[in-house]
Amino acid sequence: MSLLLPFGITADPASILSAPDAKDITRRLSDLRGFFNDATAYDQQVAADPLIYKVYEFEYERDSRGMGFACTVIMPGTVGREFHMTKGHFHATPGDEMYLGVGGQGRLLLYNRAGEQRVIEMNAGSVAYIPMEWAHRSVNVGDEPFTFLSFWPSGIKLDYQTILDNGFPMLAVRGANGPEIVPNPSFRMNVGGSNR
Ligand code: S6P
Ligand code: ZN
Repeated sequence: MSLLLPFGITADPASILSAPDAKDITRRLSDLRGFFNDATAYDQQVAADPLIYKVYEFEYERDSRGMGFACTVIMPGTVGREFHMTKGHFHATPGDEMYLGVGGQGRLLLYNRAGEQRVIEMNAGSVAYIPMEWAHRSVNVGDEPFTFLSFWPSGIKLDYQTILDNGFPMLAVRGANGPEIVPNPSFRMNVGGSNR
């Protein structure tokens, strides 16, 4: 593996994709089957297959000292009443993570296997620390794209299956007076899952 040289970029897609080995990931509604709570609304809306989010990322494994970096952009909108969001995942191997809000209005939803829950407001300049035991999902609760950066020690395996099987304990939905966090009636607490 070649020696990685220092580089500087800015938090916009073109600049991030100019970094060595960077890639972009596109998540349309059809990629998110099973993640939104309202299956009827999902089936109605998936025909148009809107873009839900993009991730621009790079990760360098250099023995044990590499880092991963991503910029996630979540489009505004809802599926039924539930705001557009990421799949959400647990880190299945050791490694915490940090998030930095760049623009728009978001919420970071977290829960752990002890049943504890947290909701962190994420706007431009917000910083969140995510200990590895906490599943995390990002939601756009605003009317413009919600953009944030994430940083993690390289090599972490992500567990999406537990989220697909059990859901998240809370939902971020559009209420009469703005965003609301409500309990998810379909959530099942149960330990399991597999790596991607
Ligand atoms: C990775 C980190 C983020 C997410 C990204 C998309 O540990 O938490 O970069 O990968 O926001 O979310 P998801 O749930 O589809 O991976
Ligand atoms: Zn993560």
